[in-house]
Amino acid sequence: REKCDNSNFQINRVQAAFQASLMKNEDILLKSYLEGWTELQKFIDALGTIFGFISEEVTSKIRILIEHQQGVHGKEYISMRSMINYELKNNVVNLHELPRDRLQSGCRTLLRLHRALRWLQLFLDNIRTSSENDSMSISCAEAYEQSLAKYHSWLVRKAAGFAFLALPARTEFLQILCLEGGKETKDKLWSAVNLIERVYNVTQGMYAQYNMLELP
Ligand code: 1PZ
Repeated sequence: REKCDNSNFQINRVQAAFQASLMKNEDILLKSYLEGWTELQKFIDALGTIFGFISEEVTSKIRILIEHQQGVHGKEYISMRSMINYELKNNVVNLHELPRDRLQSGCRTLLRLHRALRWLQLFLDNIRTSSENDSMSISCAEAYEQSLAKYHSWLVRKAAGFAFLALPARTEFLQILCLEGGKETKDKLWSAVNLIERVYNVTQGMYAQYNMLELP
């Protein structure tokens, strides 16, 4: 495997992007939030083609939000709060039924990424507290069961379960993440987990405030 350089996934860059997404007044800057996801996608891609369906799902969600940002109402899609206000006022959000529009609402799209962020937080924390011979497949599956799985259909849960089995052993896994095994890695993971939790909490709070945690 090639050495880690700038073209590889770097957890520092994920952290920098999500850090930059935290605005004053408990709001989220969407551009930086999506940059964080674009960086995470490099990591999924580095895991191999078995994870292609997950990567494509992330691409499709990012693309919907970028399309909104580049559309005629793009300036409404700067922050999460401005997006919510705009979409609520203009009936862009489907509150009760599955959306049929080709371009789905930004609110329901971001909610899918938001739920996946909890999975990531739990998974990174499992990695942080793992030791040499622990299975990454099990760490990943446990995090998934505690978070994202409850929003997924039976079929998606099965597909995810199979994909998890293809995760490499811990040492190789950490190499893909461009991390060594030592104390420095645990520190990096600890600070990433904490930051992701902060971003998650701000986003969760806003969805709760607008009663949007269950958007179809
Ligand atoms: C390390 C390996 C990565 C494991 C990622 C764990 C998640 C696996 C399940 C992904 C299933 C993707 C198939 C499509 C699912 C969609 O149905 C749902 C709901 O969207 P809707 O159908 O309502 O439009 N989509 C999602 O839940 C979006 C997020 C899934 C991808 C998360 C990956 C996180 C990776 C983080 C980077 C390491």
